Amino acid sequence: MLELAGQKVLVLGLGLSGRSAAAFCAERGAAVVAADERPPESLGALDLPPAVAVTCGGPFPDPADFDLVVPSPGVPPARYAGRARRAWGDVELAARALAVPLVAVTGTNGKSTVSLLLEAMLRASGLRAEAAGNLGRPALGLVGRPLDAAILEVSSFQLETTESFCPRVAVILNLAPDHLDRHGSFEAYVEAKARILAHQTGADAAVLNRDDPVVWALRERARGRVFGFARSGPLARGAWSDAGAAWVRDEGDPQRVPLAGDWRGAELENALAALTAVVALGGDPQRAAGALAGFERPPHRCEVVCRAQDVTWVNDSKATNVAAAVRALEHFAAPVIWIAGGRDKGLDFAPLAAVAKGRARVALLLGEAAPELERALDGRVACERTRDLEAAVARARELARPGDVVLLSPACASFDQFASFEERGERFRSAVLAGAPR
Ligand code: UMA
Repeated sequence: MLELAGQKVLVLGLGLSGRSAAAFCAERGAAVVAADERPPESLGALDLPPAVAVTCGGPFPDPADFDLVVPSPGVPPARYAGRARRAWGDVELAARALAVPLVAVTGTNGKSTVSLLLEAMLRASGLRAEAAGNLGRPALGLVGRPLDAAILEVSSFQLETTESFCPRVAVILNLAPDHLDRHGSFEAYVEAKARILAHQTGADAAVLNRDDPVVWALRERARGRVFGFARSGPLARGAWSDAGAAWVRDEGDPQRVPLAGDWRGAELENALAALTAVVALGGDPQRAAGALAGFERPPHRCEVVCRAQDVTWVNDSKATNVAAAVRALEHFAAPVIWIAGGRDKGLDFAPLAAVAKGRARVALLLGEAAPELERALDGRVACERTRDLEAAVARARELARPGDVVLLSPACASFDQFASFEERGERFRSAVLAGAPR
């Protein structure tokens, strides 16, 4: 499956993914060159095996000179396609090296939450399970771990560099425009996501959102069993909700599964998707659901930072696309002071206008996309431009009235002003807490 000894390997990019790939290939006897276009001083300590030859701050070596190219997710295919003999990303490498069943989770929004929920559910079922991938822990970190099942959160970028990736269970949560600056069109983005199903066999399973027409249409491409999940049922196979509980069915009669905790809207979809994946893997949904009550949601996703003077401050920095910001706005009944903007990814902002109208009292806009956002909101929401995130928080504090929600849900990438969505979220949290009464 994976013979790297003596192979000439070129790793493109030395972020989280590239570092893990360079070390992995070198430890298996490959002759590794690892390249990054940033200068060495901006990369920090790389902590790589001495056998890895590192080249930074200049153009990438010619991929044609290597047996295998391992591109980082952030490196566009145009940089190596046509020259590389073979291009495998870290997910392809990890899948080849892991001997346990894989559950892969993709979709536009909710991937990390569902992957972590699945990890908690499988553990509650008595399995040794760990999640990795796009959520920030490189997939190769799972190789060599004592596991019964591995959960991989996979992005469209990572799926582009798979060749034989065959998860036992493939989950597609939802599909809305994202990363169009990279993929060129929504259709191309959907094709990249659909690669999660491409190498499955009759022995595998696909878990698909019945309520999302684009996702549900992909059932035609599934080669194994198809499980659905939906806000209301019934379904022939899968999970749905009814009267505050979940119902799940594989074969035969559905069984009722209590949903402990507050699971509504997109969060309910996430819980149902994870339960369905457990069932598709052959697990016990009753035991798995035991993980719901104590589940700690990952940060930066509609995370309540604080409540002060009856104003709720919410950090949704991970809303890096339009669909995610729409979901966040829909979530709040209270008047919202909405902070948005950042780097546009080629998305259509128009859907934001309808949902923000009547919910957002004011939109505080920042970053490169501010003018485009203001045009798209088309006078339906009062807009103000702000210099930066700290200025937006200060202005929100002036405007907020008791009962309001101040929501950072940018609908844009962070890279015009921050290193990552995490940094943006941390900066928001710090600015909010710095001004909160003690
Ligand atoms: N680089 C170049 N030339 C290029 C592009 C990048 O030299 O043309 C170099 C950069 O200088 C940098 C390195 O490549 O040093 C960065 O590589 P990367 O952008 O792939 O980032 P990693 O640190 O390896 O993180 C990647 C994922 N990043 C992206 O997909 C952009 C992380 O997902 C993931 O957590 C990590 O691997 C571990 O698997 C982040 C992300 O933004 C969270 N994902 C997107 C999303 O969720 O929407 C898809």
